[in-house]
Amino acid sequence: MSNETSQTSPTPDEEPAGKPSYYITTPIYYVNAKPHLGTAYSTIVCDTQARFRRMDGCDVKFLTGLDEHGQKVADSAAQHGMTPQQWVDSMVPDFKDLWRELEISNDDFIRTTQPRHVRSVQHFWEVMRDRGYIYKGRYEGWYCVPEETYFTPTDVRHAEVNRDRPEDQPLCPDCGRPLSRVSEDSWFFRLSAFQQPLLDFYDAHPDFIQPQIRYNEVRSFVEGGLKDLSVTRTSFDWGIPLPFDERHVTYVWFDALINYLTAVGYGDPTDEGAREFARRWPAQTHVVGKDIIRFHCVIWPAMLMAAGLEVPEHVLAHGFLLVRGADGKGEKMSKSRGNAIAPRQVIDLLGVEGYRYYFMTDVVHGADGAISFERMAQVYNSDLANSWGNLVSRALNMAAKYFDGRSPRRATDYAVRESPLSQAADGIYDRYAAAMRAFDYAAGAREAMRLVEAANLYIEQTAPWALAKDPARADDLRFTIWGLLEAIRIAATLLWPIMPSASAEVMRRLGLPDVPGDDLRGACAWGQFEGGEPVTKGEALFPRLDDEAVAKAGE
Ligand code: ME8
Repeated sequence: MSNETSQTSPTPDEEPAGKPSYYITTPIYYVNAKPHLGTAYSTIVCDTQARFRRMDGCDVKFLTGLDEHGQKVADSAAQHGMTPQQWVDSMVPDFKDLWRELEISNDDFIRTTQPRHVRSVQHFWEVMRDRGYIYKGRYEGWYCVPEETYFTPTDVRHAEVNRDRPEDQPLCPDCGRPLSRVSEDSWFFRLSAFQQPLLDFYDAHPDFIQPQIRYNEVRSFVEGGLKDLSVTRTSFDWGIPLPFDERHVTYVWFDALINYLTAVGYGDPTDEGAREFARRWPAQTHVVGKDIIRFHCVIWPAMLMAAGLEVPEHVLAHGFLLVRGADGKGEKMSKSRGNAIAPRQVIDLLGVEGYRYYFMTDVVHGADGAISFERMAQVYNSDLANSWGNLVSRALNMAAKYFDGRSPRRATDYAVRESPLSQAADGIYDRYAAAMRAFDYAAGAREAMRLVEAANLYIEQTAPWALAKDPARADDLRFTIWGLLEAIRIAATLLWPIMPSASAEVMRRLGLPDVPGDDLRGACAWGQFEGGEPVTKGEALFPRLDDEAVAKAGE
């Protein structure tokens, strides 16, 4: 990815320790459903990238938050006998608690009801009016409340193909639920004016939308023509009022997308706000699910162009998590189908570290991923219990046993001594960092796992227990165990963004600092481990899962 090269370079006094800014966001989730495996997936994808970038020397801003306005939320609040504000406030802890448990390291948490966001959206409206990209009219058409999306008559005709429904009840072409008729005064955004500028932008930035399949999809959608978009509502009031026409509240998507600007100081009149905005905008990456790419890749860039602002560098669209149905095929996980897996069930089975490892390495980014408890247990047992956990436990046990509870010291000639482990570590930073920057976490973790496998093999080949019996081979034993601990240090470093607690624990057991540094390339260089510190054997990091635990998890 070309993130670093295309950034505007801030002046040194704006840049903490000269670090480049890396601004990454999750979608802001609707508050009326509790966080689930899908929303957690997007959030952990961002967290892993944020952690990797911090370790790799970036000044990271990682934003997540909640989308709290709109008709859906207003309806849910009424159903629960609460005001919309009471209702949204009651839902916030569910998100914050789960994110804390899943070790989400967000630097900011935005709620669209916050005053800073109201100010930012109202500022955006003023800019739209001043630049002539909005006009007042009347909207007649269809609206899907669960999806908070307008549909044209052409879209709706598709829905009417559903024979189970009477012709007079159009259904949403996306989710199949009944559409509402909307007939109200509205302000419109001149989206149609941006067809050619968008196509030109896509041409000039072929890596704006990833993966490629989504790029093609978005491009052909825009080639098909764009209509102006109704961007205010008057039939309810749970939204941000227009500063110059208070009867209208902002359409929830128009409001929600602006969150990415708000969090970096847009609309903040102070110098600090202006500095933050100059430093952080444009964002490097918006991570979204494939369901919301049109909003992020068509409407959002058009809004930014209309406001005279830069477009973010990348939108990364991932697929859906699917569960294997009775026929063995993947089907979308949903509460209504009764096949949804709760994050709690996965945490109980795999622990938080196993949870993160499984989703970040076994679900191919960009594609839909079928998940199952059996597969989770298979990945966990083979990679974490048998390979990684086992290596840590064997190596630390041997260090404790043969070197009196301390790690052996690095030999002075370590750099010239042959070791299959130093060979395995050679060039590892470049391969790993390229994979991580491309969000290919499976390939990133594979680099760590190759080193782990090499180390497990090295134990078999060198048989330290035999060396320990021969006093003439004491130096070989020392060099062997030191090499194993050094390989463990590097593997733990590489796995840190995916499994932060487990890596911190491994570092502690090695007698090393348990907070990651910010020079990943340096940390990956062979031979950093000096040794001579007390080591801790500790409990098994990843106890093996048996069939009974897997069967119980599915109940
Ligand atoms: O769309 N698999 O919020 P939302 C993977 N508020 N990811 C999934 C998923 C699944 N089965 N289900 C949901 C909204 N997601 C708007 C966003 S942004 C300015 C406003 C993830 O609560 C995925 O990232 O419906 C998807 O795009 C997002 O949750 C939708 O969250």
